[in-house]
Amino acid sequence: MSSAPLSSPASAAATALLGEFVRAGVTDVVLSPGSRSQALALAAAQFERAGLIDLRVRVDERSAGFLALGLAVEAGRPTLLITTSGTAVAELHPAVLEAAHSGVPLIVLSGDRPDELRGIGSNQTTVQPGIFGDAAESSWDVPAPVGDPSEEQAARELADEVLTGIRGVRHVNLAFREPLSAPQLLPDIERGEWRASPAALEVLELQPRPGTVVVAGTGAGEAAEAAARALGAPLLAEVASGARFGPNLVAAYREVMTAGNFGDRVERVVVFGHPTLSREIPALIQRDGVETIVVRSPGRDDYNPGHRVARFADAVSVVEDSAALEASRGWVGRWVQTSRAILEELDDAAPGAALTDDYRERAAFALTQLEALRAPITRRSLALAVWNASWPHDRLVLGSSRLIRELDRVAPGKKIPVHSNRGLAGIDGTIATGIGVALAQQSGEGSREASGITRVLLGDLAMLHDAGSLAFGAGERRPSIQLIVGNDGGGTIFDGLEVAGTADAAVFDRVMLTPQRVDFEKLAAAYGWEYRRVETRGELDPALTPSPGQVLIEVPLPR
Ligand SMILES: Cc1ncc(C[n+]2csc(CCOP(=O)(O)OP(=O)(O)O)c2C)c(N)n1
Ligand SMILES: [Mg+2]
Repeated sequence: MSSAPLSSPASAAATALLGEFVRAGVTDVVLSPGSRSQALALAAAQFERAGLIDLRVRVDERSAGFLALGLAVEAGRPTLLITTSGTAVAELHPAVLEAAHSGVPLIVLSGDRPDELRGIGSNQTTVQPGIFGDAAESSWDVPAPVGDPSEEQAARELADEVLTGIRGVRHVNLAFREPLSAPQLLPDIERGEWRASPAALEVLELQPRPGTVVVAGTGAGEAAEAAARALGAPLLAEVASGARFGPNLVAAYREVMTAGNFGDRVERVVVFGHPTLSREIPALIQRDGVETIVVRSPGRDDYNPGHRVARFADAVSVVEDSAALEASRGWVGRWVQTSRAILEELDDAAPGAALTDDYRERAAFALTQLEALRAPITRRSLALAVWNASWPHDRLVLGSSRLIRELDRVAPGKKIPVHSNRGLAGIDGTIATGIGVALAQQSGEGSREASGITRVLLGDLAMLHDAGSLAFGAGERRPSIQLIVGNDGGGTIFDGLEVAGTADAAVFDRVMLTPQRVDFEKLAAAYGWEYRRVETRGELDPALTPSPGQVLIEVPLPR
């Protein structure tokens, strides 16, 4: 074994760079192993040992990327990603795209070869600068440090530049020369408090008036609910909006708009977040006579169906006008009541019978209840059970599947933090995202959140797509998490498309449904996860009871 080098400009610069990120309040780091990035990785391990960062290690960069995304979403501050060169960087691309489209701050630090080794067929060397294209809001290609005394200061300045105004993905490609690392002392720093740089705000003032609705898509948050109340407007809040609660909520918004023709009477739409779950909302915005105002989200594209949006703003404020609010009462009341009536009709439980004095009625009720408990689980009952089991200190992560759409139709109002990767609605990275959310949720010891659990509701194909993310780094803290997999043997979401009725059935199944018969119990066992299989409604609620640990709950569903 050769003796260790006494010093390495790579390690000095990497340590200074990470140190400045830590000082500025970035404390979550996810890394994947590799040679070219070793200076960064070894520095990160030292910062972890010193209690200055929370480090997670994942072999698969694709998992690492989505884990970082989940951490950043929940913690509300950027996560650092460290990778080596070559295909390793490209594995981050799915998470980078999702982060770009949903406006989640991620910082990618990729190790690369220096100039003299690029473009000559060196091992594991490709064109890394610009590899993420438009998805990165800024990129740097930093030449290899050579040991100049100014380099550590330059590294600190670089970290500050990278953090300034960050809203999405920033890619810092770092060239390193041999020696790729050497023992390095940590700088004398403290873990900082993250402060996002304030954005220049364009606030639009709105007057309450009937004919207005507020739409809340993914990421809308509580501001949408507050605006709906201030405007006296019905709140059409998708299930991952974080705004599906409050007195103005119209949970059955699609049915109210279409069946009740309420949509025809809308004159003004105020959109928060990124709506993706219905066809009705973009159709409404594109209708003649509708004026739409979009409150910008951090994602890279402003929501603008048919290019029909009249105004964009960073935020809205509502003029206090009690007469106008009074005039809106009837308007919002009709929406809310119609929605409640629709949801009650969908609810198959027969309330009240248990309280009656008539023994025959009571016996009949008990029998119905028993039958309900033995009944097989439907998508609706599964999605609702997960929703009902969750509370404000819990977190819910929804995969792209029929289940999120089903839940969007029926979930009653409840103030639960929900996340879904709806930037690009991929079926990739769902487990890693959920683990990231769970880790960040449960990081503050003694907090209410730390006593909560994260539930991830996803389909079987999304589960298999990200199975590798079931693995944790050795010795890492593991969160309380339940993966609830609705297993209908393939991608049944496509059954709802027109092609399902026109294509040859066997051909359709082969290339659209893509059936699978993986043994989830063995999969869970291989990764050290607890496994529960739930087949009846009666078993469902107990299975969803929070418990520490990592649980895979498989729920077989008919196609
Ligand atoms: C990465 C990626 N590949 C493909 C798709 C297209 N896609 C959307 S839903 C879906 C099937 C999902 O199946 P499953 O997870 O089992 O959910 P289900 O609809 O059956 O409930 C696919 C392949 C996608 N959204 N993302
Ligand atoms: Mg499926």
